[in-house]
Amino acid sequence: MTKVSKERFPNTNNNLSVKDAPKTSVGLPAILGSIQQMNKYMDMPDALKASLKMNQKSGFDCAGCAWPDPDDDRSALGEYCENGIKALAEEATSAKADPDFFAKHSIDDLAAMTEFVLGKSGRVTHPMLLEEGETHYKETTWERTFEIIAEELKLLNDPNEALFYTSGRTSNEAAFMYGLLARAYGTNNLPDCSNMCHETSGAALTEVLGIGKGSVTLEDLHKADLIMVIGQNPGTNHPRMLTALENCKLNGGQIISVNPLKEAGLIKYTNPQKPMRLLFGGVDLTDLYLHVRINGDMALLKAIIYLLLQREEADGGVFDHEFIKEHSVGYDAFINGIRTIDFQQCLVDSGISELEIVKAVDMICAGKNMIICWAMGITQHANGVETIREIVNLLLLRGSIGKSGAGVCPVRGHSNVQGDRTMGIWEKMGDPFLSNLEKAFETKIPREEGYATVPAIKAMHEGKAKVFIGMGGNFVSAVPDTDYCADGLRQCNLTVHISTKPNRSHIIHGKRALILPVIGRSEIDMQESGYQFVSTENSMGIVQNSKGVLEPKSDKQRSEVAVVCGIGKALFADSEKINVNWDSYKDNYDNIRNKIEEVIPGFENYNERVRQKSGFYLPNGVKERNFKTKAGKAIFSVNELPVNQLEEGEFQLGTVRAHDQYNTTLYGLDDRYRGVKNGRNIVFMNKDDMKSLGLKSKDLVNIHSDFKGERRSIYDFRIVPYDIPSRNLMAYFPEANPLVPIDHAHAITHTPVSKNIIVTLEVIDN
Ligand SMILES: Nc1nc2c(c(=O)[nH]1)N[C@H]1C(S)=C(S)[C@@H](COP(=O)(O)OP(=O)(O)OC[C@H]3O[C@@H](n4cnc5c(=O)[nH]c(N)nc54)[C@H](O)[C@@H]3O)O[C@H]1N2
Ligand SMILES: Nc1nc2c(c(=O)[nH]1)N[C@H]1C(S)=C(S)[C@@H](COP(=O)(O)OP(=O)(O)OC[C@H]3O[C@@H](n4cnc5c(=O)[nH]c(N)nc54)[C@H](O)[C@@H]3O)O[C@H]1N2
Ligand code: SF4
Ligand SMILES: [Mo]
Repeated sequence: MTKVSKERFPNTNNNLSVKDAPKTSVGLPAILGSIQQMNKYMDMPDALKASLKMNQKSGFDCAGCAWPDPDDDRSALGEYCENGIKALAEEATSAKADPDFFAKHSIDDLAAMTEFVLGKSGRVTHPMLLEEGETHYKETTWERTFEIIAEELKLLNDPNEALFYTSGRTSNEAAFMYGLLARAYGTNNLPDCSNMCHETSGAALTEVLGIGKGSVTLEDLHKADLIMVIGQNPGTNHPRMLTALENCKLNGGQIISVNPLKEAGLIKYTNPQKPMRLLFGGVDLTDLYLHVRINGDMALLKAIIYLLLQREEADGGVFDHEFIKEHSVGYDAFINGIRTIDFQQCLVDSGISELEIVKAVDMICAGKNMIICWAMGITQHANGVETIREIVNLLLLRGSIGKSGAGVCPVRGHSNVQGDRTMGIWEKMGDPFLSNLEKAFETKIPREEGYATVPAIKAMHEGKAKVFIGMGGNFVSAVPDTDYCADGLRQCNLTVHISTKPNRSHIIHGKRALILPVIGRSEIDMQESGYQFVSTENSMGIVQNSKGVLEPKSDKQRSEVAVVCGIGKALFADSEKINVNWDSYKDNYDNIRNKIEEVIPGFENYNERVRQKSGFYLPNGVKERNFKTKAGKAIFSVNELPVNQLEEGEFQLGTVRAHDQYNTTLYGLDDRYRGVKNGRNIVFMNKDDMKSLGLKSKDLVNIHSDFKGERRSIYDFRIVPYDIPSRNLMAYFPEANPLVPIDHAHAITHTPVSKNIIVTLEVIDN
């Protein structure tokens, strides 16, 4: 069966230009990039006002990513990066996708726009309704939108036929109320973007360390002797992490990067806050760059551990036996497993030479404190959980956990994805959360596990889910197997998107569809009791307040909290079972925080502590070597080496982010750090592979992914030569998402395998 996917992502390659990738990052081009972006899309007074308040203690939290702000003094020059400014310019744009815009453009018109053009149409200003059979969205009232949602939800045979998706920008307050709404209605169907993101980190870390979060602070990164950055591209996706890496280097630490792509951001960093660096050049970051094959990380980690074991047995002093004895279980079985590995196979599977592995081992042995940071290059694999457990094994051997300058650092994506989980956005929240929620609201809460993202898509497809509500996000473009998901959404009775900007998920709609326009993080949130703030949790478990400063673009936009409470009020208006005063939460978010305090441990005196200028850290036992696992200690795990071999003609393809995008939102069409301009339908390829296939830069190919007898294809992609291992390819997310098979996901967490798609190439007559 062939699945054709030509229409979903109109081609962007009209003026594609390809150059060699630069060897340094940030510096002046980043400063200029930020200024241009603000200038192009924002009104200048807004740009100035907002940039002075972003990430400041009395300001609002940058929605760019989950990287933390310094606990102590913050720079008056601005605590943000180029991509933070792009995120702001995208949200605070002066362009408006108002009712006139939707009257001018039919659904078919909108579908022909690239994601870039669609997003640049501006902020959605009014609630919009697409009635069954109609060609255009039309303005509607908030009252009508709430009525329609309540009406469609009440028509369902079973509450489990509704899906409540969340993207990770949603504030703690909105997320908590949204989870309550879904559960009070009767379902735990709360799939979220995390299912496609760090779900594997959460699962692995909870199992072996007792909490599914990182264990380090910014200060720890500055003090580490060695930081390993695996499967992460901080120069683009967490730019201010480069400052932490720079601090580590300046304090005498070292950095190992593990990545199939040579990423400019990991090579050299020119700190824009330091004028002398701008003049005289930046700081070299990576000391050892391990050009691992896609999904060769487990093989690499095992090879490293194997050589560490040899050294331990020869000379001793390599493993921290005191830590192992006192704080861990499973050491013997783990070491027995390592003894039996095929070291030569690990070299082949990882693509790393023995010489380089010895260098890594030397660096690991040279320091006492080590931190391992990772992101999607590790999590989005069929063996993502297992690789993360192996990362933990390495740290446990060295006792590099629960002490200063050491630990695990899964670097989160969306700015509040970690907070949303803490607030209960999860299809399998357990007790005591659910019981506490039940008690706090005197409302019956279901216990049955709900759908994660991939099972949710299948449920739509099979007619088992009929109403889709998205709190932010761009579901159809972000999920795997674009066409399959689109078919599922089209079968729904109703699709609802609570959004800031138009996106493809508004176009690929159910029988009826609604777009509910909301204010963003940077905007003033005024409710009955006055000026509200919300709170978020960053990648290091710090909860902070965030207060917008810009005037909303339309008086019809509402806050996410107000929208959730509006739905709740309409849905439960005549219900005797549920006694929640939705208006009281909408009117004053302190009331929500009081309930959060009742339900979730760690939020004692929430309203008081969240008003402190640097917020507060949530409790994290791992930091004190208090491991809340089943064994009561940290757990060494035995993880199989995944098969990493290819058949003749096959390639492994990963999907990555360009420098000018935020997930499915395109800030622009360039990828400055990889030398690409004006085009996204491209695929990075090894130069020797190009030679052996007779391909030149910018030649055209079709890419096919064959999985369990089904073929998925994308067309007209241009080859870009790059420093990447042989038979590895990288293309951009979301353009390559049609290739990701819906059934290729981690067996337990259902995380789609977006970084290792087995493909073949069809060369087009150029
Ligand atoms: N500007 C910007 N910032 C963002 C985002 C954005 O889109 N734009 N997205 C946010 C979100 S939600 C997230 S989750 C994060 C994502 O942050 P990242 O995880 O950094 O994002 P990716 O582009 O998916 O890149 C992963 C890196 O892994 C490498 N990689 C791919 N496969 C493998 C592999 O098998 N092994 C190893 N070792 N490396 C591999 C790629 O070459 C790439 O450098 O960023 C967040 N921040
Ligand atoms: N192939 C492939 N697929 C992937 C990935 C990959 O690496 N490769 N990465 C995965 C990852 S890590 C993630 S996190 C997901 C991301 O999946 P999503 O979170 O679903 O996608 P985004 O593109 O971040 O969502 C963008 C939309 O959110 C809306 N929005 C923006 N700000 C706000 C706000 O403040 N409030 C509300 N209500 N709406 C807002 C806008 O309308 C915008 O169009 O994608 C996943 N998909
Ligand atoms: S690092 Fe992330 S959170 Fe910080 S300013 Fe940049 S985009 Fe925003
Ligand atoms: Mo993510």
